[in-house]
Amino acid sequence: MVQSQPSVPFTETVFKTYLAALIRGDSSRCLAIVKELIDTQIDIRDLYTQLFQSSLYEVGRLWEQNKISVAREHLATAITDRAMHLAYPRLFAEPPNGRKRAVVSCAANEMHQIGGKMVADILELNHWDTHFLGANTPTDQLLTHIEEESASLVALSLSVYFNMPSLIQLITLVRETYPGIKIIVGGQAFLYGGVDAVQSFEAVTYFSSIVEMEARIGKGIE
Ligand code: B12
Repeated sequence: MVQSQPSVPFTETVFKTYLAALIRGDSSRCLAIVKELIDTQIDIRDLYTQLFQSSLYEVGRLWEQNKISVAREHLATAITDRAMHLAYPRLFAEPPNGRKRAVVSCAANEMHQIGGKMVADILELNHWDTHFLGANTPTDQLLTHIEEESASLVALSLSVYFNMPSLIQLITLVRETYPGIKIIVGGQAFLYGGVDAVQSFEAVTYFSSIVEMEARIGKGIE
């Protein structure tokens, strides 16, 4: 696999140009900016957090203030999702053989999936073989998938705090069914609601960012 490169930082002007294009739905301009950053060897983590995450947080603020429509928010998410794929030649260059499997998902009812997708990609960068199941995965299906794929790690993403009961139910069942499996959690719901709800579980670790996760989770190879 190609290792991450020294990052070439992008300027505030690039960010503002990208954000403006994202809000007006100009996919071509957004994809061109991202392609150029990738060609200049930007670190994937910087691309994800400083460009994609920051611009979507701004989109969220504008939506909250009724300055942009829900349709534009959806469009911005869809463009981001497409733009992430431009980084994939750097991420998915390694065959799955010999790597440990991580299942990454959102709990039932949780519709925000870009954060979880980034988690899956950063795990790939660290040699994990990831299965990203996306938003709103039914609990029974997730449990079956963990068994079918002999997963060593389950990473769960939660954005809205009102979905915490569904996450707690999921963690409870995963812990009961697979006592040895490592579970990690993260996402904005914990910034709003704190981490108390998950702290009583054995071997469930909350990470406040993908950077912290990467520093502490280890490689997906022995
Ligand atoms: C796009 C979007 C949507 C889309 C999602 C589409 C999709 N396919 O994902 C749709 C339209 C479905 C949606 C719906 C809703 N949304 Co919304 N949405 C957003 C928006 C604008 C962007 C989300 C996003 O992708 N962010 C970018 C990603 C990269 O950031 P992230 O998720 O935080 O992930 C990073 C870290 O948190 C971390 N991380 C995340 N998960 C994990 C897991 C692990 C293990 C680790 C280690 C790290 C980690 O790593 C990621 C990379 O750095 C946000 C604004 C915002 N501030 O994010 C609002 C936002 C999240 N939404 C919000 C709300 C309120 C809603 C709705 C309730 C609105 C409504 N009334 O219907 C519904 C809830 C739907 C549901 N049941 O889940 C609020 C949440 C407030 C809260 N926490 O309680 C926000 C913050 C907007 C706001 N300013 O109020 N939304």
